[in-house]
Amino acid sequence: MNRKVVTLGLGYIGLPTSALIATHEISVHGVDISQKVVDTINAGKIHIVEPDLDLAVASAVKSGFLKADTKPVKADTYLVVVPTPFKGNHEPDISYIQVATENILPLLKEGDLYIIESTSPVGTTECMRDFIYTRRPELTDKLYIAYCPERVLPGNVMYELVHNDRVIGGINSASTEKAVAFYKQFVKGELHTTNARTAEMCKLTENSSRDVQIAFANELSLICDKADINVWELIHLANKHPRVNILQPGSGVGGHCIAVDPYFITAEFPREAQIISKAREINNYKAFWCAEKIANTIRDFEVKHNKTPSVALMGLAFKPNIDDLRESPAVYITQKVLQQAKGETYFIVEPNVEEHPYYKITKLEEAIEKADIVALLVAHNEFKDIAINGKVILDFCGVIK
Ligand code: SAJ
Repeated sequence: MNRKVVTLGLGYIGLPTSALIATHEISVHGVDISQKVVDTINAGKIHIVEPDLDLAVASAVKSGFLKADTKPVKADTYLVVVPTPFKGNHEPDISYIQVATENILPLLKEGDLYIIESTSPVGTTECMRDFIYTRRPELTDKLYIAYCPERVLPGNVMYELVHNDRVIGGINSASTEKAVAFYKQFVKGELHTTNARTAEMCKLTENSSRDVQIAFANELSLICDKADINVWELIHLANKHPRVNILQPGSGVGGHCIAVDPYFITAEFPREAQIISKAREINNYKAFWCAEKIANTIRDFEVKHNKTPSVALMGLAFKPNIDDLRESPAVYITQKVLQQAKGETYFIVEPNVEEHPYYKITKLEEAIEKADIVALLVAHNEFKDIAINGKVILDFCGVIK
């Protein structure tokens, strides 16, 4: 039984995980470098948008089982849930994991469990094991060290944290078992055991697999545009085959997972990771292609109507029905189109955000009424019933049936 857990990182995964553990009456000391985040959580509130998270955090804080802080304390389980960004040139940067680990080094004692959940390049858990044992040699082989990636879908985190299967890989079998016992306390999904390297690669593989499949759909969309075939109808028909399941093309691939994790493989295995690398290229190119398509449509409109058009750019989020704009192809396309603007009027629509630091957000109805060209960059539900009569429509996400 784990009596005290320290979670390092209170973001999109760290906070929901902390709240979930705390609701099982295990004391959680959540650590974040931001004082503002810490104060918000200790007030029973949240700093991110995720359904049901507000209630979980409010009740965990009220019960006294969840407390946020900028500094860690002594515990028996340490969970590293910090981001792993890029160093540039798409090289993964594990320094956040290293700093988080360094902060708990003086607190570690024999028998403690240390788990990394952050998406990590292969070998990170072993690297942290060596780091810990070099700095605290008296603890060598006396800690339990494991890797266990999260695999939850933003927007459904509270449900998936409990119900998804998980892959758990220790640096040895004792560590794996200890980590399994920890997750068993709050996960209902199956817990699959392996070694740390396989668990690390498994997370990268899952997201790379989805990226490759979306790249296939995006490649088809480029071919169909040239061949004058409706790609949505094509995929619908091809998917009637019992063993074919093609995903949907869109304006590119965004978010902080699928558009990022494949680079953790390509950076380390550049010669071998041919398809994974090409998929990233295709999905990035798709957003560039959409921006070019909008620019060309504007020029055609000018020639045909002898006037400068008004353009509605519909959606900024990285996927439908969320407010998350990170790594969003729609934001990239908007930027690119505005950079090339030559006096056209633009309406930027994003029903899930009130305001944006750079763009004036226009209400959906106003934009549709005034625009000559409507470019659908995200398949938000609100866009499905727009009146398109008399407009030039660029439907990059198959919104209009
Ligand atoms: N997309 C398409 N076509 C599709 C499906 C998605 O263009 O048919 C685009 C979306 O619009 C978006 C991007 O792909 O821009 C990614 O969206 P997503 O819903 O596929 O995935 P994420 O990034 O929200 O969450 C993923 C999930 N991974 C997988 O489905 C393999 C989630 O389970 C992971 O936990 C998460 O990444 C993560 O944290 O790694």
